[in-house]
Formats: sequence, C-alpha cells, structure tokens
Amino acid sequence: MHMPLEDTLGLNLLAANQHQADHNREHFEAWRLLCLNVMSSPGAGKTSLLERSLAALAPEFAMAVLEGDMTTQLDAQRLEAVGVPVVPITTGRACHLDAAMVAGGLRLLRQRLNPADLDILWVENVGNLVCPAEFEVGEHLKVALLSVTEGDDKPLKYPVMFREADCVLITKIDLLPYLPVEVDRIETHIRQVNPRATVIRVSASSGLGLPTWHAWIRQQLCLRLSMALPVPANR
Ligand SMILES: Nc1nc2c(ncn2[C@@H]2O[C@H](COP(=O)(O)OP(=O)(O)OP(=O)(O)O)[C@@H](O)[C@H]2O)c(=O)[nH]1
Ligand SMILES: [Mg+2]
Repeated sequence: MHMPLEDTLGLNLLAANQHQADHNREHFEAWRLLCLNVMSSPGAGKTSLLERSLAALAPEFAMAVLEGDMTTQLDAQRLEAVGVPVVPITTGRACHLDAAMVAGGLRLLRQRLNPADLDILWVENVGNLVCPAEFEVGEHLKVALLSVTEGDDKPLKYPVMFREADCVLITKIDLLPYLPVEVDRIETHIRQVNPRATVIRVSASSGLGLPTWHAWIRQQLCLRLSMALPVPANR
C-alpha cells in the first residue's frame, strides 16, 4: 500500500521533530528542571501571565524563558524586564516553535548560565491555536491558555491544543462582567475534549486565580523532582 507523498513527508517531519524533542528532554532530565510549554492563540495573555508568574515565583525558583515570536523581540524584552534570563527565538515564517529551534535556544541559554542551576524552564510558544500543539519541544507539561474574549466554542472548534494540555488556563476573567460569555460553558467544553486537564480561571490583570496556578506549578515541580530522585538503596 502506498501512502500519498505529502502524508509521508508530514510523518517524516514529525518523526524528526520527535527525535530532537526526545533529545531536548534528555537534557532537561539531566539538568533536573521542569520544562513548561505555554501555548495559546495570539494575544490570549501568555506574556502577561508570565510577567506576573515570574515575578511571583522568582523568590522561590531559579527560572529562564525561551521566548518564541515570529518577528519581534518585544515579548522577550517584556520578560527580561522582570529580571529573568530570556532567550528570544525568532521563527520567521513558522507559526510554532519546533524542537530544533528550542535546541538552538538552549545552546544560547548555555552561553549565559548553567541550566542545571534552573528549577523551571518556560517556553512561550508562538501565538497560534493549532500548530504549536503538533510539535513537541521536549517539554514535560503543556499549558494552554484560552481567554474569555475568544468565545466558548474554541475548545470544540480547535480541540488539538486543549486535548494535549496538562493545564488549561481560562484567562482575562476580569473581563467577564463586560462579555456575553458564560465561563462555565467554556470550562464544560474544555472538559469535553480533555477530562484529565487541570482547569484554572485566572486574570493577569487583577491577579485572580494566580495563587491556584502557582500552587499547581509547585505541585508539578515536586512531582518531577520526586520522580527524578534516585530510589534509596534499601527499597
Ligand atoms: N483585561 C485583561 N487583559 C489582559 C489580561 N492578560 C493580558 N491582557 C491583555 O491582552 C493583550 C495581549 O496580552 P499578551 O500577554 O501580550 O498576550 P500573548 O498571548 O503573550 O500574545 P502573543 O505573544 O502575541 O501571542 C494585552 O493588551 C494585555 O494587556 C488579563 O488578565 N485581563
Ligand atoms: Mg506573548
């Protein structure tokens, strides 16, 4: 049986990406850090959330960011201003980060610091609701944002990112009083495509929900570290 050429090319591309993603992940394991891939459609609030979360978590954790953007370094500059090391990755025409781009970002990061000193490596992906979810970069966990301004049907219309996510943040909830949208319907639709994801309602503007989100990160870090710990000799 012959597969259409475009299917074969697509599969090869994803297989090559997966190979590099696995390699990135081996580094993350060796460095004993938690890598989070933050994804959403353009403008759902990834950078705003990171500005708040980096500032709040900096006293507890050593962190760095790989910042994906198609053309500018604007988001990288915003996050550098928080005082955390940021490596911009400019993708040109690509609407997502892939594992090779992240490997390139890691090489640049290693010129600035020893990644083994980090607790958390954040990846802010390019704003796009479809493509980033198709390309693993070696992350341990995927975080998808959906802002209340996008409408409650998006998890059903664009299910891939929500299906893959470990945590879905419903963002900009401070705007709910001004919008004809029911946040419960958004959450129901997220749970319909992904019953296992943690769903948290947040506002980077008012700070609502951020303590719950930060508690989730702490919990994931503890889980990762306990998994990475060597088993005691007497067990
Ligand atoms: N009202 C309100 N506005 C927000 C909130 N979070 C972000 N915004 C606004 O939404 C716009 C986009 O926010 P960004 O943080 O740049 O979004 P992004 O997802 O990083 O955007 P891209 O990187 O371009 O995809 C900005 O004007 C923010 O001020 C929020 O919680 N509430
Ligand atoms: Mg951004």
